[in-house]
Amino acid sequence: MSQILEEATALYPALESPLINAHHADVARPWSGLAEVIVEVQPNPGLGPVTLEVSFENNPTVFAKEIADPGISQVRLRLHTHLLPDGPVVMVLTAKQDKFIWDAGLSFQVNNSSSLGLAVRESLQRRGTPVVFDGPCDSQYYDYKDAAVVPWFDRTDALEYLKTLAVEENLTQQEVGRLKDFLERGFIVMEDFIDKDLLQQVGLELEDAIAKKVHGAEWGSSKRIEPLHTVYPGIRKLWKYEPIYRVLSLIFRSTPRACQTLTYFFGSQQDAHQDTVHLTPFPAGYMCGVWVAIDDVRPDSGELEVYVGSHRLPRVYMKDAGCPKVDGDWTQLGKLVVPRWREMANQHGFERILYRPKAGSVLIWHENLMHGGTVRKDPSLSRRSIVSHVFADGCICFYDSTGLLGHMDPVDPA
Ligand SMILES: O=C(O)CCC(=O)C(=O)O
Repeated sequence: MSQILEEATALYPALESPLINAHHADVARPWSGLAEVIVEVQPNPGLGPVTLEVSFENNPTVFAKEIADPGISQVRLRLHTHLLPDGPVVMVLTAKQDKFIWDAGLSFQVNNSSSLGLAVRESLQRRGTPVVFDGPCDSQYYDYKDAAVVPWFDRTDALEYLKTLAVEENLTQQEVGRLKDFLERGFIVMEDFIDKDLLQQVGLELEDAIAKKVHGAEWGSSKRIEPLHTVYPGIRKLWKYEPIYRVLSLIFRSTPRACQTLTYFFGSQQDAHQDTVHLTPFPAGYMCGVWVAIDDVRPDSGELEVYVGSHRLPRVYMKDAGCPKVDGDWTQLGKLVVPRWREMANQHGFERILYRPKAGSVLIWHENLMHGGTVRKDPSLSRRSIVSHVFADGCICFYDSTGLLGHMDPVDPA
């Protein structure tokens, strides 16, 4: 207890610390990228507003916010953990009210030690990105033009780099061909890629999900079902399927970290879009979509469409489109962002492929590839597929559309 608090307690026997609670859902594991601490603050009555300050051990204050509301206020502190040292960190929360001061500490571990993590740290330092902020996660905090963090596959010398990579990693001709497709077309197709037993297991799990309406699964509906990998072991295995991770590791040059799964029983009928605004990495590019066909895809079932080469289009972020963050209502995004995508896709005359794979095929797309779900011309035809989005360890992951933190699952122990 600090001296000033003792004095305060003596003067005001009923005085409580305004710092009621501070918590983080993932406190048990090393933090990387963006992290969130939710602090609950309640001013003591009659003493005026509370100033909440944040510092890290003996360092100066990096964040301050005044809280005047007499009730309990929740402050969502977002942390750029890249700007903290790797290893144990103590975050000091200080509440100041009138002449009184209270402190509380929150301990956690940080790990952004991959080479991508270190490059990101330097980029944030150059940019002057704040360590702590409140409010939405947003592309404004990052220098998307920083040439030092552009991934190899988005650089003009990518084909040259691929030759070096082929030697360094002892790549097969097939692997080189796949990576070349990724550079030039913006996606890779890998046929007959999933082990037959696993595919059969996933098929049965999906039948079970329908029978029990797990997470709202419903036969005939276009809606996507999340996150069935937390319920079914086969889907979980598919989510982090080693042969897919091998390809993603070659793309990222960093360890893949899965975000979520979206399961479709029928075509999604989604407008053509870039994932950039929904699943947003910094640096740009460090996210891939993975689309696994659970059944053979039939014509008119609302096939996935991809626009060949469209990954080279400019990326649209919310702030560039003047679009406010989505808080449950997607109308503004529909008005301000979707038409931009449509216009870009049409303007450039990209070849549009309707993807009709056999069961067990996998398509990996570049974060910025324009893709969508076509109209279900025959609504009776199912089209079971599982999509996952995977980020690269060391990057920052957020959802620019909603301003929320993104999820990167920890790397499973070997
Ligand atoms: O499978 C589909 O129809 C579209 C999936 C998609 O666009 C996505 O998950 O980002």
